[in-house]
Amino acid sequence: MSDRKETRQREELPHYDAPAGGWGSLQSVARHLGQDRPDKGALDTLMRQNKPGGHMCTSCAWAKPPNPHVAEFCENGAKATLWDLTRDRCTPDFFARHTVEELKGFSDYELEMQGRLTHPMRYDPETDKYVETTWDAAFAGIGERLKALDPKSVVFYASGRASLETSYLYALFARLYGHNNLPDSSNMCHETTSVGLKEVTGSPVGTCVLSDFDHCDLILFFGQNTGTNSPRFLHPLRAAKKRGCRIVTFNPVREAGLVTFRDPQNPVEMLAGAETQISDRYLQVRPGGDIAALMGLCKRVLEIDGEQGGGVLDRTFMAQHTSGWPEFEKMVRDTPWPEIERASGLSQEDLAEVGEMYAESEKVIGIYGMGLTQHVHGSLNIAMLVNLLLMRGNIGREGAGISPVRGHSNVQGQRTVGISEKPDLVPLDKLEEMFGFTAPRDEGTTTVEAVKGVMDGTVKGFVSLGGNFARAIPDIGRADPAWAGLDINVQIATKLNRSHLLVGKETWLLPCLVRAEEDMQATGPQAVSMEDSLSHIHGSQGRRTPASKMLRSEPFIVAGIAKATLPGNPKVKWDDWVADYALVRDLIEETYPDKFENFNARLFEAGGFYKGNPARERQWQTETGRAIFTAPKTLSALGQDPGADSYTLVTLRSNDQFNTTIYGFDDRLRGLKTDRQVVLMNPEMIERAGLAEGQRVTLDCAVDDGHARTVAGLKVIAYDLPDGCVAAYYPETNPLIPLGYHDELSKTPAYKGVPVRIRG
Ligand SMILES: Nc1nc2c(c(=O)[nH]1)N[C@H]1C(S)=C(S)[C@@H](COP(=O)(O)OP(=O)(O)OC[C@H]3O[C@@H](n4cnc5c(=O)[nH]c(N)nc54)[C@H](O)[C@@H]3O)O[C@H]1N2
Ligand SMILES: Nc1nc2c(c(=O)[nH]1)N[C@H]1C(S)=C(S)[C@@H](COP(=O)(O)OP(=O)(O)OC[C@H]3O[C@@H](n4cnc5c(=O)[nH]c(N)nc54)[C@H](O)[C@@H]3O)O[C@H]1N2
Ligand SMILES: [Mo]
Repeated sequence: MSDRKETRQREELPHYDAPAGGWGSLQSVARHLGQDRPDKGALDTLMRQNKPGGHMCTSCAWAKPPNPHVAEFCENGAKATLWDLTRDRCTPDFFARHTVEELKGFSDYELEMQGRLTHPMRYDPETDKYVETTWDAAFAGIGERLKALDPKSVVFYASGRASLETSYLYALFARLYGHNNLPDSSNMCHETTSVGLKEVTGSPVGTCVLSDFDHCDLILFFGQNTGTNSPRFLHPLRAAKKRGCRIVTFNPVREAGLVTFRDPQNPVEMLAGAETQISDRYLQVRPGGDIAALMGLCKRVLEIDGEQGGGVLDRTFMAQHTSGWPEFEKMVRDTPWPEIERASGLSQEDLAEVGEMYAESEKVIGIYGMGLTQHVHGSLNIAMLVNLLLMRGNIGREGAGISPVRGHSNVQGQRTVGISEKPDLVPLDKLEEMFGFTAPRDEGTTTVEAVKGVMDGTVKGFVSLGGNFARAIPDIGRADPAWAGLDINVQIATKLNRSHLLVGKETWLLPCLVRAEEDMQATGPQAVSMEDSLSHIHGSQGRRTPASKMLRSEPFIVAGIAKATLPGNPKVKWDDWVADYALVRDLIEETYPDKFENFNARLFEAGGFYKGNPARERQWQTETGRAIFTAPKTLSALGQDPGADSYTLVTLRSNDQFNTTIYGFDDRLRGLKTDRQVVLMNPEMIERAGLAEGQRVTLDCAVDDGHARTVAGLKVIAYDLPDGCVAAYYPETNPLIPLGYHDELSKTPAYKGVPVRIRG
């Protein structure tokens, strides 16, 4: 019997010029209803998604409104849920049929298409196969191995899906065991925000709440692909547009969702074929060009203030609430327009026009995503956006603020409750007092350092709470052989992926429930909670029958490993906590009283409850006690300017993937149906490089650090991109990204700005 799932190849389509949302997105949901073989009742489950009393979507972290739509899910949220609710099962029989070596020959898509993992599995080096085990044997085996290791040599990774309850227990386990090695997917994502935004505003998260979008009159959008990655956000954007709010987008790629939107929840728009124009101006900034573009906006605002004899800058706010203005002002004045034009790839005229729109607007929100964070100078990108907002007091009042759009559905919350490699960010004194132990105080590993540790042998144990670490990191493949040297690798997962095939001396694959499934414990069915992008906390309760009787919840698995690893402690009650997650919420409230007051009582508040943010109240917990103007040391966020013979590579997500999970091969909103082995570049560049559309080429990384990095077989596709920029899919092109190429401050990999050469 063949377990290979044929990769669907399709002919290519012309580029997409229809609006985001609309019939296309409904058809896409319907197609996935058929294709992912969800079991019956899947649609009922979707109707409960993102509503009070229901479960929170496992896809993005966008806010869940207090008055949800009838169907408060989007095309991609539906795909994520249906992917979880497939009828396919990856059983012990499947593993009996294939050695791990054989499974390495499966594509990523084929691995996940096997369906839900059903039983706890142990890797058997004798047969090179995963074999069925029991939960008791797994916990005992893992505990024994972890006890024998130096805790400092063990890393606990977390992908941003796990609930607040699981995350709190996981972080507590790490500290009781003896390390702060708690990197999470945020280290590859918005760590630039956690570090960079915190440095200048004192807050590691955005300052906006949902109602701010009812009041703003200008939204500036930097490098966030709403139509694909947080589609429900298109609804408040459309409403803002209808009110007369203006939207300006800075993005090298013309993303359909930010151009026009047709609301699938709105029958009139759907039937009439009407659509809402989203962006008033769409500026195709050069990758890494945002510092310069923002400098241009600041320069024009300063000029207008001069022309009008003052009144444009909010001098009262600046005097009372900011520091660093004189140095920044001087730099703005001294930076010549031609330099700004060169580094941003945009014209003075366009930037001046947006500067004027900004100066005219009373309430401005700055939105951003990976286009700002994943650069060598990502932190400066964010500091520049803050500079612009501070010039007119656009932080800390209604309808204004800075709003990073977070990735995984609880990635922000994981940081809130202690998953952090930075001990300074965690109330360790409080934890010591609550649980009677001495917490480790030394800095833990980021994801980049964790990979280095695996490669140089200093990391001996790895526990992965979800995710697909080995495929999400830069320099994919380079570290692969080193995983075999690990004493233990523990993977807690829902579906099979490539990270599970990088077995160590001892490897365990532990299957868990998904969020839509019922989590039954000794005191009854349990609810969990998560924090959205706008800092609101929501309860989530699954009702579906689990995919297999052998599945366990993430809190159960984390507590099971912890109990088997740690010495007894009367204050640490793993069994009680697993029996009743409300007790874990009590612990969270006790540890973080200012954010989680009355946590259990407020669990299912409509729209979630707000954990608060001092920067929103204009209390700046920074080094100067004020919001900080930053004079950037460079106008380009790139680590290395592409020379005459190279290009800047931007790695993209398609509309048919969730991170390393590939749902299909249709990048609908970009009008591309491909095998994903493509490189996009503009027609003139194709010609200048002496290439032809459809030709297969090889990309080489142009960072010279002694390692050759190459991806071959990429088909050239003509696409509307700025000069000097090429785009390709993540994770297929991650082997081109050097591990050491990351944001200077936060170590977030520079996935959006890697210099590459092209060979025909
Ligand atoms: N369906 C779906 N939803 C998802 C995900 C998914 O994979 N699929 N992933 C989730 C996760 S973990 C995350 S972090 C988020 C990611 O969501 P986003 O923040 O939207 O991240 P990306 O898709 O990587 O792309 C960001 C955008 O930045 C643009 N860009 C690239 N370089 C630059 C630049 O230098 N400047 C500017 N201004 N723009 C630039 C790209 O063209 C792209 O439109 O989405 C989350 N939601
Ligand atoms: N080139 C490039 N690389 C990137 C990025 C980029 O833009 N460009 N983006 C980066 C970003 S923003 C991120 S966040 C990372 C993503 O990195 P990760 O979060 O590590 O990766 P995912 O692909 O989201 O993880 C998918 C796996 O999670 C498991 N899973 C799914 N649901 C659950 C669950 O409920 N519980 C458990 N325990 N497991 C579950 C499944 O087994 C699935 O195979 O990738 C980063 N890598
Ligand atoms: Mo992310």
